[in-house]
Amino acid sequence: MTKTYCGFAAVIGPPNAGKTTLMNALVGQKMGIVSAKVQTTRTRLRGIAMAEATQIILVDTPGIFEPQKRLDRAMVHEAWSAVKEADEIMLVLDVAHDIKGGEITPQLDIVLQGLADVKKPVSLVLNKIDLVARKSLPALIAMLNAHYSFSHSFLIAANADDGVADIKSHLQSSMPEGVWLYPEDMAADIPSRLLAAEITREKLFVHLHQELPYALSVETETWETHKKHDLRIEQTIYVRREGQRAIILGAQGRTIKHIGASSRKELEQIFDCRVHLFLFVKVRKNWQDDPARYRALGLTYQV
Ligand SMILES: Nc1nc2c(ncn2[C@@H]2O[C@H](COP(=O)(O)OP(=O)(O)OP(=O)(O)O)[C@@H](O)[C@H]2O)c(=O)[nH]1
Ligand SMILES: [Mg+2]
Repeated sequence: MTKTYCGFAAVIGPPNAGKTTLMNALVGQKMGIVSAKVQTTRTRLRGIAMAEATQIILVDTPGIFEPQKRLDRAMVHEAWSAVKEADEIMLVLDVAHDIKGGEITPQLDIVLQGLADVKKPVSLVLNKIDLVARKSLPALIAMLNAHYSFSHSFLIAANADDGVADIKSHLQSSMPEGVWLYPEDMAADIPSRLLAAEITREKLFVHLHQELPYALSVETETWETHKKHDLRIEQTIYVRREGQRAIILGAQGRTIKHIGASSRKELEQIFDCRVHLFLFVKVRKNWQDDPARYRALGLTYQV
């Protein structure tokens, strides 16, 4: 029998570095949501990439930053928990944002401090190289390696799939021998209900401005199959204040209608069937202090 290999690779880094974009590129399909705003990913998501006899289980994580509130703490806790279970760690940085004037920014410093005691191979992944001059990159790699001893360095533009194949072959050669933990044709270990809630949350990120996306969460309440293959999905958007509810609804319910339509369109593509999506907006003042909401989001309340 041929040998098989299987292991975990955690994708960590500051908020907005492009971690989920890299994950989606490695997995070859969308399994996590991406946005131009920081703190898009809220929980640990597993994606699966196959490379011949090797199964690479990628773990996407929320961005690491100085947590202020309970929800922030829970998110950062997820990222460091992923590091604990990983065989390989990929530190993804936005080369135009996390390093300024050839220096480490305070937000990157927080991540490097957390990595100080980690005794596992950590690869440096400089992302968004399309945004800077190529000739500046060798000096940046040298500077970062003077701060932390990385096992490998990669230069990529994740959203253009540039350099992603090199990361995949590196991970392929680094995974330990072992049985595959997931079926070969499975791309992501994310329950459909959670993925559907995330897709709606992504549309909220796109359609709403400023801080509002941080004040809300989305939960899938019902999931039913109709007429053999149509899906009927009901979701609740939780907000903290009545004013936020009004903004999401919009004049004559126009905003929520847009959000619902674009979410439904994408859900139909993902699940390959007709989707009837019903969105409700509820005010729950202290949802960010409610243990039940954390469980629903896949987060730990007490950290
Ligand atoms: N120019 C450029 N933009 C990129 C690249 N990769 C990702 N982006 C953009 O960077 C933004 C953040 O990407 P995400 O993948 O959501 O980043 P993340 O690290 O998962 O962010 P959080 O989940 O919020 O921590 C999005 O607008 C992406 O389209 C790249 O190679 N070049
Ligand atoms: Mg993300």
